[in-house]
Amino acid sequence: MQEGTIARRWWKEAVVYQIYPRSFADSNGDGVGDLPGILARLDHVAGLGVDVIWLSPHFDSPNADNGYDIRDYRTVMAEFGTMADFDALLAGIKARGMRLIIDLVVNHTSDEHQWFVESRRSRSDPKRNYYIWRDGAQGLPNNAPSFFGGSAWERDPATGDYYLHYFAKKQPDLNWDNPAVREDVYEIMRFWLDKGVSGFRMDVIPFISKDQGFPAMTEAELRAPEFVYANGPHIHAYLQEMRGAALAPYDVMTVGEAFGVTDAQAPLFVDAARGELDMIFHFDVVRLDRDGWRKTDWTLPALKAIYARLDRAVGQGGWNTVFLGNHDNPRAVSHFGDDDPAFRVASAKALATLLLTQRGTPFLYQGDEIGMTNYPFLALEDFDDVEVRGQWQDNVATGKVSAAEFLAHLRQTSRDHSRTPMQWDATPHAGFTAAAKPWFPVHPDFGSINVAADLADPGSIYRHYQTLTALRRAEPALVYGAYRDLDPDHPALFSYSRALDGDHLQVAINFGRDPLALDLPPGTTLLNGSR
Ligand code: TEU
Ligand code: CA
Repeated sequence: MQEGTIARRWWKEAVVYQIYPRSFADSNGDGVGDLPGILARLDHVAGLGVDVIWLSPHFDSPNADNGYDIRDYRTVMAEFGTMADFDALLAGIKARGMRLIIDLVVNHTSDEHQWFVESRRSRSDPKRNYYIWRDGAQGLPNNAPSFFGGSAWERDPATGDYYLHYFAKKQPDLNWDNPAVREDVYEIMRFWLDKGVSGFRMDVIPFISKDQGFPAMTEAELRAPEFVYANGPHIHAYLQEMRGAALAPYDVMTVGEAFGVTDAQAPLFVDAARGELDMIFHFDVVRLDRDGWRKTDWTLPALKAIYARLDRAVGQGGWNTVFLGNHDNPRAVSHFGDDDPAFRVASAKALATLLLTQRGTPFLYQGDEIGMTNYPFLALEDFDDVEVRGQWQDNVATGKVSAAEFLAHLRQTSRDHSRTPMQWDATPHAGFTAAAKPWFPVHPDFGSINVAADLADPGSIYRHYQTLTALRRAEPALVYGAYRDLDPDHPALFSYSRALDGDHLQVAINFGRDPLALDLPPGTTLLNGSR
């Protein structure tokens, strides 16, 4: 929207690449990706023109939710390596001129975290108040649902009381109203900042403040509980406190996962004058065609309307993110593009163009730079995700939905699509592991879709990403320029301008299978005529 007056920051100019360590590269042949594996592949990431790596959780965890259930915030997950491996990885990232942000998962811990082990022991334990407990004799505290199936309340046998868990039972929610919890979290943040990380991606951060009255939720609220969970009474006070207590002395970036935050609320989180977060992830784009686990239809005008709306909503003092996938979403090219072999490459390049020329910091998910596609899951047993199992219990086991219908949707929406191993080359298991069996199967298309093949092909998706990151670096208008949708209603063409200080760039992306003709003003220079 507006131009000229946007404050310049390194993280607005950065391109971020997300690594899901379990599935990136296995260095020791145990079938699980690890930190030395990432270190060995850093040239691949740097070669893309990436500035920042976001590492999904690398902390000690029993893996009820693949690391989003942390047992010890100061220890590296044994399967991923040691603290020395982490330090070496961080040094390797810095040596290549990149920075590292890590995942801060502090809405909840693992039930195996020492705090919870103590908290559940007795009502009078000093750690009792680290979590959210309600008297078992009063019955279920309210009807809040867990995202991973069933109630958000679990009755704990030790005392008969209920504890709150918005996600799995093994992910009890911390009690942020307890100042000791907040101080402990800030100390953990300082521990990693002092090591030299450049910030945090904050997991479901709007959920940390709860309305501790736990009023009954209405039918409408139950259909999208995130909008209730994200609107606790002290969320902004806690984020401001966190900035002052933990972040302020460091030159860092923060990006909050803003599940349940509306675009109208966004400036409350990201307006620089408020001192909360730098950016948030809106769910509007990735959930454009979703109703819970169900897949619905989407249209290009609806997608365009979201980008225009988010751009208006963020305001002068805020900043947006742009992303088309992550470890919780299906593959971008299968979701928003066309993974038919005849169109996959052109389509993945079209999405790359969108990602890197919209107004906001782009977050690229591992594998999307080579156009990895959704996995051909068939049966329930093929899935790994705790969410799939919980939702199966709620929907199929209860007889509400047939197994066939549920699976038909999951084949398009499951989080597991993005968690299959990275495809490096055409050797067994795509070069991900030397083990006889990787922790999760490699996509059968790895013979043709892999990094080695893309590196060998000057017209590849990877090469297109390189072109785009270089272009973004060279053209400040692509970062700071005002955004205007030039044709909001066109069903197949996404055409927009980015303008800064007299520089006027136009981006035109064809989302359809048929060629489109485009009239350009006389004197137009073509920056990159990718097909
Ligand atoms: O996800 C938050 C979240 O609520 C959704 O994106 C989630 O993936 C689910 O689909 C909701 O139905 C974050 C992490 O990104 C995710 O991997 C974790 O499982 C979750 O929090 C709990 O930590
Ligand atoms: Ca390994």
